[in-house]
Amino acid sequence: MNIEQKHIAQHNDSLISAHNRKLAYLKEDFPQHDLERAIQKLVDFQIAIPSWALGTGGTRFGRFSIIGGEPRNIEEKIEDVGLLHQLNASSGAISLHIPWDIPQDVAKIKEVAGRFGLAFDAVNSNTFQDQRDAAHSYKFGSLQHVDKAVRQQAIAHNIEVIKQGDKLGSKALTVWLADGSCFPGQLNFRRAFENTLQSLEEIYVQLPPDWKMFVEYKAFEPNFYSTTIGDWGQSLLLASKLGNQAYTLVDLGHHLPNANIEQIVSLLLMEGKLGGFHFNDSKYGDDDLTTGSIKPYQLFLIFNELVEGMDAREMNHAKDLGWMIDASHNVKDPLEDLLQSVEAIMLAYAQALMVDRPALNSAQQRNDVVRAQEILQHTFRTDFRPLVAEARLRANAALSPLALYRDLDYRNQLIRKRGKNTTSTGL
Ligand code: AFD
Ligand code: MN
Ligand code: MN
Repeated sequence: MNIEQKHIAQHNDSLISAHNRKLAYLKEDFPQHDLERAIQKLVDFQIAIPSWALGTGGTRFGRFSIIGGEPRNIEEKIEDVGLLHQLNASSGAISLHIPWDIPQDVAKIKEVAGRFGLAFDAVNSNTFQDQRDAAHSYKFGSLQHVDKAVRQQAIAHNIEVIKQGDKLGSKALTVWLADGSCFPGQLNFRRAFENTLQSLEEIYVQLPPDWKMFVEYKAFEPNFYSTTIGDWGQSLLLASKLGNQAYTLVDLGHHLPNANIEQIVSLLLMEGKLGGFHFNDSKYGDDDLTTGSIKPYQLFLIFNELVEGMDAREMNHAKDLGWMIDASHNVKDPLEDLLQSVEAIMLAYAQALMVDRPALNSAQQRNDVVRAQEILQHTFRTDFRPLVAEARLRANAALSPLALYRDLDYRNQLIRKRGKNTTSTGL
């Protein structure tokens, strides 16, 4: 389904004077050149939407598909991302998870994506669930498994995912493994790591030359004693041994409590080994909550390091890293949730772009701790939402995407079209 441009125009007309007033405040306090530079970077910045977040999610305790109108197939998932992108002009890509998504009619899928101006970001493999008719089980791991035949099955799946992604124009494979152990003594750590490396090597050599491999880490769950790729050290070790097409992927929810994620991304960028991001938020662990809903200051501090580190390496903010959301919920309309997530990411990025970097550098050089803190907190506490809205306006999107989505009663339109009891694939 499509939003008519006239609806966006009417919506923007109704909000434009309030918007201009708020923007004028920023123009009083910040140089026009800095604001314009930030707006252009915000227009260019795109965040990929994960195909598995478009339906209501679940936990091992239950799943409540109460929303209705969920996408019934991959084409409808792409249409939902297209809707988000029409609303915010910042969701210009989709990240598929295979075999939850099986791209059967490639031409049709590309046509639907093209209609909305969407690209295909990293494709994700799945060796954390057993598939029907599979010869081997992943109960005791996949790429780490003690049995070569199981590893081979998992390797073949990853190679298949690369082929599927290649047909769609993806340029990266994300590998997240549930591999690990639940009890002391269950696993020989060294052999598990070596098996994983060897398996990844067999996948790596199948990458097209312009592809990247993202090695995602996670501290715990589903395994509760050890995870074979459990932190950024293990991921970086693998990515370094694999070669220059392999990178670490940071998922915000995959750390032990209080980990300093901003320091991790700074050092990964320094090494040229940060490949991509999975945004979400959490209170306890891998909670998959809406980005920015719990720790917005941490999100800003992470973006502050990202902008600083990318600029130090003269990287293209929009293109050189994979920016993806990874979240899934029980209680919200997933499209509303994704609009909130994208908004939070854009705002943190805007704040980071507006940090007075020369002043911060100078404060750091002088060990002026108080001044350094003031600079960061002043930026964080300034309301840059009008800057993000202005970027949307210039890209023909809505000043307030969530308000327009609700005004148009979009969920009910989807329910009328798709039905009340649809279920989309995912966890
Ligand atoms: C996992 C990881 C990983 C995976 C996803 C599947 O974050 O990115 O692809 O969830 O739902 O926790
Ligand atoms: Mn993830
Ligand atoms: Mn996760």
